[in-house]
Amino acid sequence: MNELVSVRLEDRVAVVTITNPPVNALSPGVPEGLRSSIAAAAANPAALAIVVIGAGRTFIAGADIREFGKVVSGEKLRGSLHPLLLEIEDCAKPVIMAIHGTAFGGGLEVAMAGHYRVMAPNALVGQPEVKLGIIPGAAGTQRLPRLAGVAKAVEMCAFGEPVGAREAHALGIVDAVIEGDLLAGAVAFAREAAGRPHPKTRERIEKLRDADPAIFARARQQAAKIRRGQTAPLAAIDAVESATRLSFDEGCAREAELFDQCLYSAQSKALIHAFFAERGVSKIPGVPRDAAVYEIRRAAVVGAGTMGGGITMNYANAGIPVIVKETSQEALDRGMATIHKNYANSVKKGKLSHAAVHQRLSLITPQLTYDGFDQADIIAEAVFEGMALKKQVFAEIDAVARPGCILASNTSYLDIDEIASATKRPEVVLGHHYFSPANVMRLLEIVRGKATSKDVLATSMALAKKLNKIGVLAGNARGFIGNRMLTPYLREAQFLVEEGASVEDVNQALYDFGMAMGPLAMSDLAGLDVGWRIRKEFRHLEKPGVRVPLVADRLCEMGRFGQKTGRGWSQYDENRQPSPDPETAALIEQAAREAGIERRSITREEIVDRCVLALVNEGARVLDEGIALRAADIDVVYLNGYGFPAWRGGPMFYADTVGLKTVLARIEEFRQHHSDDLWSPAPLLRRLAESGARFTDFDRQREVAAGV
Ligand code: T1G
Repeated sequence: MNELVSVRLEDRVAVVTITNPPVNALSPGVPEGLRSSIAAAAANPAALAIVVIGAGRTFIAGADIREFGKVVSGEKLRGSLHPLLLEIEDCAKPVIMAIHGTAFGGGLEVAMAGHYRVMAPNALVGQPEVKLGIIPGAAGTQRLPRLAGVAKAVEMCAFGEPVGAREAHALGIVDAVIEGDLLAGAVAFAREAAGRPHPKTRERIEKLRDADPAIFARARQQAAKIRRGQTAPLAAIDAVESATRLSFDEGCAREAELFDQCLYSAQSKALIHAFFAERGVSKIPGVPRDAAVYEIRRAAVVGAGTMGGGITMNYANAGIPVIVKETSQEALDRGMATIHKNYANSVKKGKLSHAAVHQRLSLITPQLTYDGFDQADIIAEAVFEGMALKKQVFAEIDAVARPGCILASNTSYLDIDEIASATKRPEVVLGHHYFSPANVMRLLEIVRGKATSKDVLATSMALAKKLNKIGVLAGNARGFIGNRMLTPYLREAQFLVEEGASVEDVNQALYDFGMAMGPLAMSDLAGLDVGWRIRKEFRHLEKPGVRVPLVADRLCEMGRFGQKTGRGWSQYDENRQPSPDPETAALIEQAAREAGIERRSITREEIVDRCVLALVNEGARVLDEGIALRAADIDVVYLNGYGFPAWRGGPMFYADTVGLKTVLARIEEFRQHHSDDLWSPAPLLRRLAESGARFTDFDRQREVAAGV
């Protein structure tokens, strides 16, 4: 018993309550409180059984991740838990774990040490440690297969996805699902259990016996595919496999060994950084978290193209009725057909039921007019990228929108202030920049114009969460955060092919670095015409004499827009599988010859450094200019919008791990070989490198200064 864990008697059952908001993490004091509370209950003759429950929104969400940075030994982290769980399991009175919210990580491990588990219908259980680059460290890999069976335990420990109450019950992870009041149900369950002999999870070996070795082979294959480059999923599979080969104690020792290896890995540091970075993005200086948030009950979208359709689906998926407007019946029909097709695919994959799709479609109203736009709380514009058209649309919606309605542009490059100038209410205008496919990608750049009000920003942040997106605040500079940094990244990828690397070399080197796909493959997927249109819009800003990539425009002039036309940097078959395109290769050689570029052989290391450090250098400028609030925000953008490998933590965190002095030296080298215009080091990068600091230190200082 202490201030974090209390115990009281209810109906002859000792109720142990954990109160450690917000998520009852196992911070220092919680394991100690659990130990003393359970010991007191065990010694109290008036108590027949013990119920453990969490106060507030959840059971236990796991170990306290904030403590990990301070941890110098895995033993210290596990040490307080593992023996406690044995004590709970050995308790003479039945211990019933009452789960609501999430029993994750150490939370599920505590729950599995109880003799019984009961669960609220909407609660979740899981071992998500792999998402932090570690594995369960308090015998989760040993107890879970004993309850859920080996196959499910492998899946849960290796991939980290949670399981709902019904499934957890069917699997044997929990003993009952309690409708209605969880505590009352748990106490009733406990009274009934009091008279019975109670099982210890660690002694239950029935489900371990017939483990098929193919389970592990399959899981390793799958991990190599969907968690490419990550070590923790493989360690988790090894640990569960050891449960089928070793005694419980030996299995725990093996788990501890693997846990320590993961805890000290660069990957876990990167993934933990990503966890907090994702949760930090909503902290905006000057915008209190409780700033007035308007309710978004109805939405309207202008444009039913690829982006407009995806945005419409986002609203419908969140249960918000949405009008989608197009200018011709043909375009509207095409847009709706794509929406129908996307939903049909979700049904085919088993992700959505027919009923759910029907319900979502019923929220969408396709039309050719602005009728009903005066009822919308937000209007999202997703028409073609071009200032003149955007301004025309904003003038039109300004004429129909009700006062206070938020007007959001999905522009990926254009000036929000200029767009806002087409309206009489710039304070409600901002960018909501989605990433393609908009109904899938989690990133949403929320672009602040100079007049955008704090309420509108706060509402947008809250809306992002409701739409199941991660909203990142960006300043109004060309390309905002993500696309502004992408420009030099793609520029270097193209320079490298002009200088002698093949398209395949460039794509492969960055894929092997961990990117979801190579830069030229990504351009082919997005459509080369997108960049072409933007380059034309900004051509007048190009500085004479500065090298520009030569080939992309020529490909576009030939009608080669990438995957959608079957040819781009690569050629694509009818299944969109790429193969080298000899004509593109010839075009590249010809362009290089014309420009007098001497072609040479280029190492994979140079390919990766030129592309990734171009991102980092531009990122440092974006940060210095305040376009991004934190380096961590840039990381969130790249992890969620551009396929940067999560286990490297994002480009800025990656630069920290390489060391900013090394990064600076490499950039100086590129500057010598190329030009000042392209490779002069960002002043912030130089300042940090020379003072021995990291981007992480910069973030902390800026947050302290801003008081967030
Ligand atoms: N430790 C410390 N802080 C945590 C935390 C944790 N485990 N989980 C959440 N928070 C903070 C979070 O930073 C945020 O803070 C606030 O709580 C609300 O979170 C021994 C080694 C529980 C499903 O990986 O999945 O157990 O920003 O915004 O959307 O084997 O948080 O408000 O200051 O995410 O309602 C395993 C991680 C640990 C669970 C809630 N456990 N957490 O989601 O709110 S390792 C996890 C989550 C372990 C053992 C091992 C989610 C959530 P702030 P939120 P949410």
